Amino acid sequence: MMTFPLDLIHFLKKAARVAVLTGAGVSQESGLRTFRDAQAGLWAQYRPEDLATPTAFARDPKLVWDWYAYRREAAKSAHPNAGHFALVEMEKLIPELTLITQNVDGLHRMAGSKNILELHGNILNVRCSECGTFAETWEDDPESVPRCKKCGGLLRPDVVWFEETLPRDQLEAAVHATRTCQIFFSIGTSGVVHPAAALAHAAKAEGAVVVEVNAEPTPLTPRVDYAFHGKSGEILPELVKSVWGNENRFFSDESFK
Ligand code: BV8
Ligand code: ZN
Repeated sequence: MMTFPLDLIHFLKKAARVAVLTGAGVSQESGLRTFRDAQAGLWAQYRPEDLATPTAFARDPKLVWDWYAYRREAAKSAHPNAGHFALVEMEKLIPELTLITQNVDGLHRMAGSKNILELHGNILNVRCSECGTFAETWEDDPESVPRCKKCGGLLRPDVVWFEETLPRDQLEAAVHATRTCQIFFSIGTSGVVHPAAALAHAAKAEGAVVVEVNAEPTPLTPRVDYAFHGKSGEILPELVKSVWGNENRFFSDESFK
């Protein structure tokens, strides 16, 4: 059983407004690779930053489409882990919790979180790169990228690539939650991708208590009030237990298989 500083437990028990930023580390225990992890198999030769860009898609749409098809299948067969479920519990226990995620895998929603801001989109959704129409179904073809039924444009994943701007409504809501929260959590993120990486600093500047939960130290670590280094799927359920007790309150991922 982990122990947590009593003042943090006290803050959380009393907190009315909490903002949480999550990154790929939260999905690591669900078997999904983070961006720092080396890629596997066919994709080992590519860096994500070199594939997740409009330039890469323009240069080789089939390579980029296939990378996302591979990651979409991985996301669809993944299950939320105890870290995702602990965040669902926290949303029930805290009057106003805003979950800001950089992840595109849809696992927070699958776990049951409701108040989610997907800063970088969602890999499960596919839209036309020309007219923006969303595609529910498409014909997979080993030789080509599926095309929009409406205008014939190339389909693409509904994610934010590097050098693309984030959805304004999601970013504005994330900045608002960050500026008004009493406690800001940065969980499972290396904190290098902007503008998401700036949110923790903005929370700090507004006087929020900043808590980091991450497998290893990050550039944010020296700036936070509390840093817990380890697996979010282990630390978050322990934190929920320590603050709100009643350990059978949240689900382990077994109960959801
Ligand atoms: C933009 C969707 C305006 C696609 C993604 C300001 C300063 C510097 C650079 C910039 C800046 N403004 C803009 C930039 C450029 C760029 C950027 O930030 N580049 C970086 C590389 C320096 N940003 C952009 O382009 C953004 N757009 O700002 O628009 C603009 C327009 C034109 C020109 C300039 C600016 C768009 C960024 C969004 C990119 N899309 N995802 C896809 O998924 O394919 S980002 C993608 O990478 C993820 O979504 C995620 O955000 C990021 C990876 O970060 P993490 O989630 O943190 O994952 P990572 O692997 O890094 O870390 C995981 C952590 O978990 C590790 O620390 C690990 O230790 C830990 N961990 C592992 N296991 C566990 C664990 N922790 C706990 N438990 C575990 N079990
Ligand atoms: Zn179209």
